[in-house]
Amino acid sequence: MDSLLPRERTDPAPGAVHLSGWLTLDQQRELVEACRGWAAGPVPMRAARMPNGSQMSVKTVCLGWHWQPYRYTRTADDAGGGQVADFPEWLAEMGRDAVTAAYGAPDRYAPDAALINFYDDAASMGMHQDKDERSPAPVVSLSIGDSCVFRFGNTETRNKPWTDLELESGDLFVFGGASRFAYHGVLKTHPGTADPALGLKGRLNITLRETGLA
Ligand code: MD3
Ligand code: FE
Repeated sequence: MDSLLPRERTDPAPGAVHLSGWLTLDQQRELVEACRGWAAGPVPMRAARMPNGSQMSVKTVCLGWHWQPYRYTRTADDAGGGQVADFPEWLAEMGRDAVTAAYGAPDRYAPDAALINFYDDAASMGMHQDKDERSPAPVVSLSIGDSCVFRFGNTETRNKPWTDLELESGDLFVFGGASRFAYHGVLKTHPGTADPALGLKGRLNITLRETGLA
């Protein structure tokens, strides 16, 4: 059976919706396969370099638009210069399904950039806002593989108050409305917690965004 646990909804803050077990195991396996393909090129998955010279511990590959701290481009200027892969229509549909599950059918939701983040056992992501997009549309987040501790903060500062949540394989998180520009981060993963049937060592997170760029 694909999903043994019932899907559960929590709304940790206004505009933030967490649907656990939203993806079936088969969907997760297909996404792992797709991510393997995207990680292979035309732009290689890489750890982005921050403006201060340090490297992120998470490795990222993008679709539609290439992201580097802190801008979107059509070519991967900090990762070999290749042309970023197309954003597939089936992934945009999954994004619309996700927004519909969270809030009901939107008038429009047309994500045009995806960031695929890979976490090895030691990777984490510091508290930050996603504010390089010019669209206020929600961000859709899909988690696959090892579970993690996700820290969901506030829109004012990178400090408290925050809520720490477990994100598990198959979970959907949608961040819209008043939560769209909240600080957030990933404290740590729980290595070895992924379902062996996924054939994935580590954690994948796929975020879908509307950049508002043309
Ligand atoms: C809240 N990724 O790629 S997903 C990122 O698990 C990012 O890889 C994390 O933060 C990850 O920028 C967290 C949850 C998430 C993603 C986007 C958000 C939370 C968000 C945008 C606005 C508010
Ligand atoms: Fe983020």
